[in-house]
Amino acid sequence: EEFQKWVLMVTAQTPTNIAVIKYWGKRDENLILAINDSISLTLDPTHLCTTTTVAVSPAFNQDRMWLNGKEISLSGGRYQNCLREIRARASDVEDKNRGIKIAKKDWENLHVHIASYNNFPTAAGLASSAAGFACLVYSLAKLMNVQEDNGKLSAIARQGSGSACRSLYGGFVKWVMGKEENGSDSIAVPLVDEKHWDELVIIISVVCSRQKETSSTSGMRETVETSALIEHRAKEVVPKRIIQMEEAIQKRDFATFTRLTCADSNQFHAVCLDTSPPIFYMNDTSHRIISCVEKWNRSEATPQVAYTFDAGPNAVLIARNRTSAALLLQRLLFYFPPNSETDLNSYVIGDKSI
Ligand code: 2P0
Repeated sequence: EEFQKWVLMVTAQTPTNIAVIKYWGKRDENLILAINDSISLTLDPTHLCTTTTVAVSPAFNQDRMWLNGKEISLSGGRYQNCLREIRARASDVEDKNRGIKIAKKDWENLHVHIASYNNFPTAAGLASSAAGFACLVYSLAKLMNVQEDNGKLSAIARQGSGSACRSLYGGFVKWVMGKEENGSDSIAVPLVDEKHWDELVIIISVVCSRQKETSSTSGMRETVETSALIEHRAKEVVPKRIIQMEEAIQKRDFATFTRLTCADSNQFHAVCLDTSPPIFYMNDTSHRIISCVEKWNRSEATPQVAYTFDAGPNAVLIARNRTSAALLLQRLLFYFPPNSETDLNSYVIGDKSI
């Protein structure tokens, strides 16, 4: 029996992604099917990423998971859906050097241990389920020798968290909402890879906040149930923006990219405000950052920085190049000085020379 106590492991790393055309609202809560397409930018893997190690052994008697070293329950439907979908696609695995053989049918009776770490401070309010579920699905797929492309895997990661499907690819990625009831065509599609527009520099400004946020899952459910504006956004506004955004990305047209990114962030927060009871994700500091960027962009011949805010007060600022990123940091330091009440902690992503 001793010889049976082997462990087979796979480790993977996945960055988070930032939506420039936002996903907000589901048409199916269980399968996680969106009411509109969305477009995001996957971050550089050295920042804001999840590292996950998955292990299988005949010595394990149940599936278990640890997040940042603390055990968490896998009983939730989202984990169960991802595990079931991956297990159903498992193939034979063989490690000849160690004499380990797992047949396709054995996977039903084998259990996995999953250890996942985020390389960013959870307290900063940047925790995202996007990197987490993308990494979980990807590493399990490698461990179980799943023979599916990233598109198919994205449809499984989507069942863990909607935004997770977009983290299976680098660069700019579109999550196509799809038409099928079973969600088979609700997948991520890569638009351009990370080299296509590599002069962009992303700065994440962590806004000090004690505000407790509404979770995205319940927030978007309440928006779909109560907002009078959400249908107009999903059916009329976003489809046009998706077309324009794809074109702006292809052409590296920063002015159009900025106009669409800022407008879409603002409309997402407008439908949050149009929810009953209203959802406030941004705070006074977030609003001051918007004013500061808008004023600067308008004073230049062409925009320098795009801003976008997710389900929280932190700003994601996308600078057109490293010169505008350096100027942006100067402005942020001037308007939000260190050790003041609105002290910002900014992370620069994509250019280590600044
Ligand atoms: C996005 N957000 O497109 C939008 C913009 C937040 C604001 O996707 O319920 O954690 O797990 O599918 O993916 C956050 O929502 O929600 C999100 P679930 P998720 O990035």
